[in-house]
Amino acid sequence: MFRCLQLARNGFYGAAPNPMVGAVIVCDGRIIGEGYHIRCGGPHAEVNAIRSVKDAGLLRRSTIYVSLEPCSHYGKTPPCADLIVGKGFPRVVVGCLDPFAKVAGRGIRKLRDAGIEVTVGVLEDKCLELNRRFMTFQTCRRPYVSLKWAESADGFIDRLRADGCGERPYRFSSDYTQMLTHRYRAGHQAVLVGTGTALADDPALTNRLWPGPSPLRLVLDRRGRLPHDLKLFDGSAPTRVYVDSKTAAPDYAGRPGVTCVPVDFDGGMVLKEVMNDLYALSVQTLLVEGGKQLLDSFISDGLWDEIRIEQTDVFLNEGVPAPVRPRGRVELSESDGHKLIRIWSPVRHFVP
Ligand code: AOF
Ligand code: ZN
Repeated sequence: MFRCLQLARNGFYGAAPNPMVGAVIVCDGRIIGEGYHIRCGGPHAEVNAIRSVKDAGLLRRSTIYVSLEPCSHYGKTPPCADLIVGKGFPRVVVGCLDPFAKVAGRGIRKLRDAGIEVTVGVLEDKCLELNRRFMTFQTCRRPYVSLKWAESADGFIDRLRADGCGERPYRFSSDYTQMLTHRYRAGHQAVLVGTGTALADDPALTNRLWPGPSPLRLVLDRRGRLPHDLKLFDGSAPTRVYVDSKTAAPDYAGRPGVTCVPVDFDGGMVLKEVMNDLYALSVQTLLVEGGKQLLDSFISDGLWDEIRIEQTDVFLNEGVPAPVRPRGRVELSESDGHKLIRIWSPVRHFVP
């Protein structure tokens, strides 16, 4: 199963939004075949592993290990469970169940109904963790949420004081860390900012410094007061604006690439509505880039799966305080000598 996980990680760049999956075939204690899900739309891990075996006659006395429950549905490819049954494997070892509604235990049932001995839950935590974006989307029915901010050594995210004085926005990033931010954007399907940030920073929210597409741009604009000449409305990437249902059509409505989505800002359920909208759009990953109020709301609603904090060595002495970090653990740190980037994760438990 460790080998399955190693293989699965090779799908990092191609498999999304499908999960990363690896499969290994063992006969008489020796690995005779290996495969992984290379790209979305392509063959699943089991298919590639089976194809890699030179002597197909050995499959009838082999065990196939796979990091995710074999699928049972006709999607872009036929069901892997049927293939495994058809090839006559006597034993299957599975890392974790697939929470995808069309599978969700049916793959295991197909195998067992065919008389195959099936073991489930080997290195289960590692298998779930590897696909935590996919697992979160399928089990919580919302995107995997990453929060991001940069803060000074004394814990401020901007210079602006409560009285509105001070020069802003303060640019914490170096060229290097900005490139990493774009890499981070490229790794998410959508990126969201609040009205204040859109107005004050006029961010483009595109990925210009890393290979790969730009995320779908999202902005909250309750009263439809954002000016139409912001970069968000320049058509360089699609933009989705959440506007209060009682607000008249804003200036930017109808600009190329701009979609206005009416939501109810009054009942305190805005983020829930945004999450439902993104789930319906199959957006599996969301990056929230600010400002403080929006980040605080995500944290207080418990709507976060990782936080990326860029901690710099400058002191601002005063300004907008960084959001209070929730309980969690540091999972990854990288530094360019002046800036430390930390990924913060909650102590998680999936119940697929
Ligand atoms: C497997 N092995 O390697 C993967 C699985 O659209 P399709 O046909 O590619 O199906 C996608 C779904 O299949 C995906 O949502 C997930 O439930 C499962 N992925 N299953 O047996 C694999 N990648
Ligand atoms: Zn499959």
